[in-house]
Amino acid sequence: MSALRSEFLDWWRELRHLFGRNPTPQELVSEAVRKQFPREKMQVPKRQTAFTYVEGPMNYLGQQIVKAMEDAGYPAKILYCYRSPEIQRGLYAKGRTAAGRRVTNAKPWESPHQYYEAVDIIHPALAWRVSDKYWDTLAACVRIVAEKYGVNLKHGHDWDGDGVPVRDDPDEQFQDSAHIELADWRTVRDRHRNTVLASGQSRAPNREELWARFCEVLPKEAERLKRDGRILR
Ligand SMILES: [Ca+2]
Repeated sequence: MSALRSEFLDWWRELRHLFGRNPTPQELVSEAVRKQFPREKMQVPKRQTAFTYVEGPMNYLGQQIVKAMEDAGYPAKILYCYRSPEIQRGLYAKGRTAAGRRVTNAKPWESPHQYYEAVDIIHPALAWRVSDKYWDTLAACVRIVAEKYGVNLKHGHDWDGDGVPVRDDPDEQFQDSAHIELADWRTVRDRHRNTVLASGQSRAPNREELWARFCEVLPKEAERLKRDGRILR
């Protein structure tokens, strides 16, 4: 007798014992499924926690800015919210130990992107090769969204927010018109450095930390998302 047949007969006897009679075809199927997926019941609560809002507040605000740009007739997309420390290391090397011009002054763990605290918004097809008008419109959209949600945003098109873009502002340098960040991102960086990084773990903020930050920056939106069942914790 083959091992498979022997195994099947053992299972059959087990089922007959369980039901006290020959099982029906439906019972056979459901028992086969249960045998195939013994952990099914354990997987349910785990699957639900996966709905936690994991991107933090800046990705959410970035999406609102993209929508405002589209309303104004300009296509836009988020290029980056999170950027890994490894990618940041590569960018920092440009114009220093690697070829090309310098694109950032931030080393790994020094940019708000490592903490999900910034977005870079660009044109989906033209990327950065757009007119001043495009960036000026983006600046207006950033102001509208910041006001609507009651948050303090900084935009690399006009870092000091005096309405004079970097290109015309003698007090400013390093135009970075795609870049938008939460003004108080350094408090998040310092918190992360003093806890996670100081403990020797080289990891980005996790979903619980990002959700806590979301509630801190966008408390009303957090309540609404919870009410609408979009956050299951
Ligand atoms: Ca300015």
